[in-house]
Amino acid sequence: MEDNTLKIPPGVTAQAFQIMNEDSRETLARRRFSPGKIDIFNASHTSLETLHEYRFLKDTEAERMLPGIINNRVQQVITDPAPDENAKAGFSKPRNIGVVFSGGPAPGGHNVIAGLFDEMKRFNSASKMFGFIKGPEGLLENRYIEITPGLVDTHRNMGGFDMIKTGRTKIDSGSKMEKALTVCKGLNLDALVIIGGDDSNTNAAFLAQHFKSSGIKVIGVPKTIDGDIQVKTEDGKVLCAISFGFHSAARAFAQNISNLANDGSSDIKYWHVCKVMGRVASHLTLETALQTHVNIALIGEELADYVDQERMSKGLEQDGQMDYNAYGITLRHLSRVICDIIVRRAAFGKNYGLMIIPEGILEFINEIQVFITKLNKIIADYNRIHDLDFHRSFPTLNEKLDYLRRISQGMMDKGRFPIWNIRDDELFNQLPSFFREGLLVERDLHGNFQFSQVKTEKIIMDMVKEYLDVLREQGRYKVGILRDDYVSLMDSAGMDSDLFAPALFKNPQDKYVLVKPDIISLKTLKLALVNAGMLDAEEETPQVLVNIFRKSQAEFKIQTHFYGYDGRGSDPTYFDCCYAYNLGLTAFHLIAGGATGQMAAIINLEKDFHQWQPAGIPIARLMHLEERKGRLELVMEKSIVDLESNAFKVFKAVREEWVAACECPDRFRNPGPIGFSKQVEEDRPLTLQLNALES
Ligand code: FBP
Repeated sequence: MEDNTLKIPPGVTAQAFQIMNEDSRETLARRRFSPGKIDIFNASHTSLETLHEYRFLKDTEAERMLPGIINNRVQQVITDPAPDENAKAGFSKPRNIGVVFSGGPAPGGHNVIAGLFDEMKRFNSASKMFGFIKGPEGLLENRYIEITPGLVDTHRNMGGFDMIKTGRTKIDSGSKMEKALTVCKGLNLDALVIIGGDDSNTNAAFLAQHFKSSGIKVIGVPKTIDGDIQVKTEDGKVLCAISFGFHSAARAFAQNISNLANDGSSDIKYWHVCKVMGRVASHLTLETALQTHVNIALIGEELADYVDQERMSKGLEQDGQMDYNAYGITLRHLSRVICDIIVRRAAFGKNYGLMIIPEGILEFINEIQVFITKLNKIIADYNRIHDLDFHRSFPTLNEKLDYLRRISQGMMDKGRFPIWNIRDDELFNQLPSFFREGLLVERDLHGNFQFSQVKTEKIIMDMVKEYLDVLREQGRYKVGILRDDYVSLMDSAGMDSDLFAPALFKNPQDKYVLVKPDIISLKTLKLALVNAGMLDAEEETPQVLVNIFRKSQAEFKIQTHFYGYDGRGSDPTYFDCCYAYNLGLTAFHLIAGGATGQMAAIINLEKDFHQWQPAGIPIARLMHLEERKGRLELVMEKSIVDLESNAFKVFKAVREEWVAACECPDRFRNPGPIGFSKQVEEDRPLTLQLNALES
């Protein structure tokens, strides 16, 4: 047995050692916190009621591949006031349950295990729980630990997935499923609970199908900070408003960003550019923006919907034709949109600010998405055809580029890669090398493009900087000067501010005065003064005017930040503590009720706690075909930001206020640190609160 006790190193006193190693008061209080239980879980027994009113479209491929679970319906956990003896015995029999984390960590995961464990033990203390180590890999390799009360207690309400670790191994073949089944049978499992995102719930559905005849149940639990597991019925009823982990990650990002807002609006010299995780969807960016009121928050889904009206009308006017290039935003155009805000703020003396860029933004920029899709296919085809790994075969960027060039010239695998032509190759090679390297990065085991590995913010901000240089040259990017400051500087230099103002400023009467666009250097300043008759050509420009001119010069300084792994590892919020714990309880009741191929969920999550309703959602009905590794695969559908949702509409309506390009204070909001206590922590994400206003 491993000895985990810390030894006092020589030279350290016992007292000093104790001070260093004591858990913080916050940690101790966290561990002691008991999340509220949905009332139904106080009942002595429950049963599952099928809810026929909730309908989903049926994917024909899902019907073909998952025949044993495709006809599952939504099941609601209800109290069973008078269970018969059979039901009672079935409910409280000793069980063995396996549990596995899958994919990236998300705050609250340990509470799912705690809820499941507590409930399992409540009904039969002889029941056992096994945690597979390092995600699905542990399941395939039969590596597990028995989860003990002590282990659960040290992890209650704590962040991370460290209790049993996690991983992204995919169980994507008949032989792997058979291996998993053998391991589960070896442990005599009654059920396996997979706590994961869309890909992991896809795994859960296939395992449920494969395990069906063995009687071992498989239940999924919706986890991911990305918030892209949201389930609605075909007529738009919300069954799962968000995955657990989303709120805590967004709150963690929001706290950090709000700290930057404090610093930035004190130091007033930097634009802080924050890339925020979320592989594809911009849910985290939206929530973080709602929490902090940053000056700019880009929502990928909105950019994909973008129509360049000017270009469109030009095309129609000139030759009566639609210009299809007007649809979708380009990186160039996006940089212009950002510059416009930077310039407008600077005009009011705010040459600083905060901006959030979602990690997955490139997915919504057409020109880049085309490259990603084509490269996905080329890499996947290479791996398949040659039975080799593309990244091992071509380890350097030059080797990869050379391979692409040969494809474009028809020299490689003739006829197999018509999707990469000379034009693609040319356009691709116009991108900076760090960006080409990013787009060629190794895909994850599910075939997903790893947006977290790409310096998206750098490519966007390089273009912004370039265009700001142009605007500066044109005299359009200047820092507005408070007129009162101008007057007092002139007064202290003994000069007449009213006399000089019309020669210097384009808006001499405004509260913030802007140096005229044609004054872009000390030379042009002098010229303007001479032309206005304020100065003789031989005279030196007075120092105070030089100083005023210098104040108006806009320097663009940025600090970039990436918020992702830190938020993924944060401790859960009050909402996530309660949500995840109740998901664990729900998973147990689904198992006890005989369900399989279902994802545990809480209906009415967006409403008050007393309205929460535990349920099981049929995973097979959430599946569709999606491009993965260059071909179509059946996976659970991701949900992206709905531009018709209340949360997005509210954000759209208020964001100009947050730009604060006016004689007004900044509107930054400080959400404060994450708390697990109801007294100081909001009870659900702002996105959920706003969306609930719709109904
Ligand atoms: P899950 O979908 O597994 O929850 O993970 C999502 C995520 O946190 C994304 O936000 C991010 O793009 C990705 O994981 C990073 O993956 P990795 O851990 O492999 O770097």
